[in-house]
Amino acid sequence: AFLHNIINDPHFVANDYTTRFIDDTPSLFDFKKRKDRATKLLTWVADVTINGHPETRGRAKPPASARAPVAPYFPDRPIPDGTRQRFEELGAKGFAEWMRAEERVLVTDTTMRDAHQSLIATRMRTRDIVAVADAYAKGLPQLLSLECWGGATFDVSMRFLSEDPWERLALVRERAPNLLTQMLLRGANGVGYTNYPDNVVKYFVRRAAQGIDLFRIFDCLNWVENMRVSIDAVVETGKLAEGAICYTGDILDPDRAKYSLNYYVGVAKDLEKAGCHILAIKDMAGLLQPAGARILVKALREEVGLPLHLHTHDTSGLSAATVLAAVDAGIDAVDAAIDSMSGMTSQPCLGSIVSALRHSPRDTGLDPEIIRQLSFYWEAVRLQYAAFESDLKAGTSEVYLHEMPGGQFTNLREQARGLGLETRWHEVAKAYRAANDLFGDIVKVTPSSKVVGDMALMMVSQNLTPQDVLDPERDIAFPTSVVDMLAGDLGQPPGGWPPALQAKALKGEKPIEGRPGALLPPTDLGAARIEAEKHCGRHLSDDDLASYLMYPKVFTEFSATVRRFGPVSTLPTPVFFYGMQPGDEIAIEIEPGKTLVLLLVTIGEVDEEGHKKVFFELNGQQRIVRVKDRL
Ligand code: BTN
Ligand code: 3PY
Ligand code: ZN
Repeated sequence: AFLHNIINDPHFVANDYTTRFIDDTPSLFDFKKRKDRATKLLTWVADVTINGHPETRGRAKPPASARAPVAPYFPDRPIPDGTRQRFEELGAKGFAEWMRAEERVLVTDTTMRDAHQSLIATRMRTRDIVAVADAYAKGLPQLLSLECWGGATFDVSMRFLSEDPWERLALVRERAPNLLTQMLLRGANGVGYTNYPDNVVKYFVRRAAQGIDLFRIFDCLNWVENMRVSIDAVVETGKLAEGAICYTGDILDPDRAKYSLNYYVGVAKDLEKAGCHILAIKDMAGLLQPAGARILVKALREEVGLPLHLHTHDTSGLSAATVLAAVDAGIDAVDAAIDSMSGMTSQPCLGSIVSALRHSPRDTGLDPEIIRQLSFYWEAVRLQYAAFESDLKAGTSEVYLHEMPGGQFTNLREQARGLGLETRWHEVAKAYRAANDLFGDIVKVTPSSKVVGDMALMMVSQNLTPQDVLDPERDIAFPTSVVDMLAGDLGQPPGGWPPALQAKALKGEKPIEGRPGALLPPTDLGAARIEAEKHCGRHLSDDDLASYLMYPKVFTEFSATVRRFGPVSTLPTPVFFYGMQPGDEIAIEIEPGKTLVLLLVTIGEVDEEGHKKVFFELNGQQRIVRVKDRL
């Protein structure tokens, strides 16, 4: 265990301290013996057993009939070489050339990132992901990549799951050493919701490149200018830079001329010139239809020399048809989610796409039996996350009206419910479109999609029409996110912001016109580290610092939670969210080779002070934890 004292303090050792060092480093005075990890975990289990977990309290419970998820296990198989070894051999450029020349359709499995982001509010825990990584490595070595990191997973893991995103990445990397690891990077917004200084983006990319091979990079307004820093940073690490065109509108619709075929080809060429190795069509809302896909894929393949990777969502129910049309038109790679985690706002169904392409020249080479076994595992896992399922029951063509990204759709429905607008969802959908049109018809993907959502909710809850919003006589209290976006904080959309709305929202303030990152002073990383260590009271690794730079408050709170409750990421998912019942016994591997056996014996009656005693046996020894009954 790390004991913080002055001679091993990294700043002290590096001579990197000031006369305020002692004042600024309170953990030096942390002499009292810290509680051991087992005791901390017991505190968590006892507390959740009595009070529930704030994230699942009052929500749907896993069915009593749920079986324990068991990952497919192939002890006799070696881990064959895969795309990772090919990438190491060929380098980024050579790998991209191989992708483009390959006849098979290459497949990315998104189950570990976008599928659970879109279906169960990003709540999938590291344990459940890592437990199946070895089965992927052995059973599906033909995959292009595992999308397993980035997007919303970074902050949700710390904020709601009390676990370290870097630990997840390191474990997937270790367990699937033959597959490319893939992440979603929001360009200048990193894995956050606002633009960061350039040196923070670079620092983050360098850390992420320790575990990630393929970076899918996008900008929420398709502004290539705002993607260069992250593209350059990825290229410098030697990893694969996949530049994404975010698809919106409908290239076949003459009324949406702003997002025409020409427009997308132009963005694609800019991404190629910017040094990307791969080009993604990122259809985050699932708007691309088969006929459009044929035209778009054909044109991009003719006009750009890079391999093409299609990402879409099944919100409409049409996505498999779009994927197959793209395959006919020569797409090099496609995204899909394992069957039991596919469909609706998630990706199209991996097993069915594999099956549709079997015995054709573009056969993926993936084994249908292994896919079924993996699907069986994920199905059992998914049941444990019943609390986070949405009430969506069918595909919906309404997506062509509102154009919400798959990851936002169910979230916004939840938000609307929170505001008492659950019966007015179709108004929210219409207002979302109206807000988009007020902003001049923009690309909607994190974080611009959140701004459009904020605006839509405001319009519905205050019964405002677009005319009301624009009316010079009428005072409107715009959401902060709207004011910031119109001030230029997320960058510039094609054609700029509508001047009248911008002037009204900014109330005389001047918008910025250039790239926000160019105006932000570089963060002093040394000072940030000292500040972060002061807040957290411990030495921080470079990965910790990267987390702090993205999310100072979330990271600090997460650190405090782990300090208090120990490595809760090691608890089985039902125990983490619901605690234990008398008679339950579990094994917790708190580090490789160190296992705790925990039995919950009984729970005492509530005492005069409102506390209950929870009686455990930990490795055969009685342990009693007293918790306040807060319910
Ligand atoms: C946090 O609030 O720091 C993150 C969520 C932690 C919730 C858990 S549930 C068990 C324990 N008891 C609490 O009141 N909070 C933590
Ligand atoms: C994210 O940014 O998290 C997304 O998934 C965008 O589609
Ligand atoms: Zn997506």
